[in-house]
Amino acid sequence: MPNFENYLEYGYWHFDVIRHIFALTVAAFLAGLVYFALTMKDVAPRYRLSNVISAVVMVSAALEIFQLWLLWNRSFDYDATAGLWTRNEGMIFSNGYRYANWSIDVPMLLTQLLVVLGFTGRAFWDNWGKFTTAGLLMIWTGYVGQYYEPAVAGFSDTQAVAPFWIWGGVSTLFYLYILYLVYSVTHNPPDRLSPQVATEMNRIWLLLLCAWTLYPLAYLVPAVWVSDEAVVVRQVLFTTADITSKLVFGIMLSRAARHRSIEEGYGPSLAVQGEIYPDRIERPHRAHEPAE
Ligand code: RET
Repeated sequence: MPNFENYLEYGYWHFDVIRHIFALTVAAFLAGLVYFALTMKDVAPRYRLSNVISAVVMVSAALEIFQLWLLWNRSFDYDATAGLWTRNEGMIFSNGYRYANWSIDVPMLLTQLLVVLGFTGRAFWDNWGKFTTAGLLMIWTGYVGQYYEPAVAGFSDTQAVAPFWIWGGVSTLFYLYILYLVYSVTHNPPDRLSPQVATEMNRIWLLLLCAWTLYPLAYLVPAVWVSDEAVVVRQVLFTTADITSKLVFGIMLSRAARHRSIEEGYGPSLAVQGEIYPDRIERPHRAHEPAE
């Protein structure tokens, strides 16, 4: 069963806005890829995996959104007499590709959080196992639920509505568990964080909370609003969620990693700090001074 996007016709601007935000997302992720690759050397080796993961996330997400962009353009044709984009018989637009991409990116994003927080050994793998299991179950149960969109949007008389809510509800339980775990790890990291990095970690937690919550809202759109405008709103929600949860999150983590590297006295990070805060370059070895 296809997503509710396939049952509607689109005014010119509705169709256009959607293809433009797909293009924006691909461009943003390719730009992000360059950023993460070039700033990798500015952080201490123990945090570098975070940049590598961000680069992986950029590539996989850029490919997936590019796929959606092609699919969107192929699935509809412009009817000049009606002034509408109508579905191309035989073509189906599907948000399922998003869920496939999240199966890679959700475990990756949570892993990079653990890396920058400084988890290692047993504690790292314990948290990693919980994050990955809960993340995949959250995505795959939601994936099943979205197949019941035609019923919940009123486009099918034969399909049941209940599974949309049941699978969505089960997925939400896993989501709440992940939020609890993220809060715990960001507020109880293995090493004591400096006030600056602790503040950054709290901001990263808040960003994750807001950005990730846009995904269930996008899932709910067909249950509350069915029109070409609702489709624009849903794709804007997905786009905002994607850019913040992958790109902005990655940039914030790479900054936190750089600040930790500076505090640990890592040379290349100190050099970058010198460029940004020339007034502070006088006392680069603060981290090694004995505590007063
Ligand atoms: C679903 C189904 C409905 C209920 C909930 C969902 C949560 C999805 C989330 C996705 C996060 C994706 C990320 C991707 C990054 O690449 C599956 C929509 C709660 C939280 C962070």
